[in-house]
Amino acid sequence: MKKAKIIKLIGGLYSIVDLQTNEIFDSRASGKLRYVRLDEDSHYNVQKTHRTKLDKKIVTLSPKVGDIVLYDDSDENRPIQEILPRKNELTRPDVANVDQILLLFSTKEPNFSFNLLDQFLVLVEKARIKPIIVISKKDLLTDSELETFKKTLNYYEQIGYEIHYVNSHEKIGFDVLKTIFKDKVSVVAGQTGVGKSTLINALMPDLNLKTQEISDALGRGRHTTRHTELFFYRGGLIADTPGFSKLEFNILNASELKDYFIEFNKYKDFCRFKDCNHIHEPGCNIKDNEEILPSRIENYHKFYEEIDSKKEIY
Ligand SMILES: Nc1nc2c(ncn2[C@@H]2O[C@H](COP(=O)(O)OP(=O)(O)OP(=O)(O)O)[C@@H](O)[C@H]2O)c(=O)[nH]1
Ligand SMILES: [Mg+2]
Repeated sequence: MKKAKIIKLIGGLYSIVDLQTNEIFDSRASGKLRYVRLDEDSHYNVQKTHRTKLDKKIVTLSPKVGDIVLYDDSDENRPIQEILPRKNELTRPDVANVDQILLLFSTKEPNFSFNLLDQFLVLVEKARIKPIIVISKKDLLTDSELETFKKTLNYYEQIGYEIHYVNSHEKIGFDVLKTIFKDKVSVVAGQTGVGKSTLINALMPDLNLKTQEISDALGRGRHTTRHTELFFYRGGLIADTPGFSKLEFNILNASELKDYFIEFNKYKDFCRFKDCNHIHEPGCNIKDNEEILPSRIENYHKFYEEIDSKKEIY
């Protein structure tokens, strides 16, 4: 058995890179991997939805991009036999073992959305992955529009998030990106059309990833990038991922949501009730707090209600 990292998955066919020789092979998941009996302390035993209990059960396992696996090098098909414990994982995009995630948003086309940014931050905080907010297409705003935009987003920097502004066509803002990506496993994620593949192409022109005008993409109602793939870059790896139009909160409990609005932690000790959910409890120090960006509180309430009523966001 040898160790490898999965760098690509298309239609059940994996590309794996052997960690010792750096050779790249095609591979498939071994049949016996698909059904695994779990103990309570198995590393696969993560809660998939807030309604599942952690207990002994048989689950279907699929290796995903970023997984470190053991494969059988004596078999010419090099089947994946075992998935090693994951440091972290996401389901949208579907990757494991990453150091950081670049949340890419465009200023326009598609329009920036606070709601989507807050959804994304919640899921990434829950997965314990470091987010870096990157705003693309800064060239689509005038200087004064950009200034206003930056001022609004400044709140996220104040609460501790890193934000960078780029124009991938002219490679503006790329010096800092190159440093961010160095020696790290990074995922570029975001709505369809924000320019994920364009940004990665600008860093590595030889890749020639397929990109597409947003109007064409929306017209066809589909995404240009259809699979997740890791590319080698400056001692690290960068994943291009398919875009999405909505995220899912089904892995969250309403009562844990507040933990992932990171700035709430600073204020919560001053709520009258220790287990305050900041919805309509008397003496809440968050729901009307003027130091918190109003859209953060509004989105928190929206997400809370949606999770609580177990409906989907939107
Ligand atoms: N003006 C401007 N256009 C950009 C910039 N970055 C990307 N674009 C354009 O945005 C469109 C969509 O880019 P893609 O790279 O295909 O977007 P994507 O995020 O990979 O989309 P999916 O693969 O569908 O998720 C293309 O027409 C790009 O040329 C930018 O910084 N400025
Ligand atoms: Mg793409």
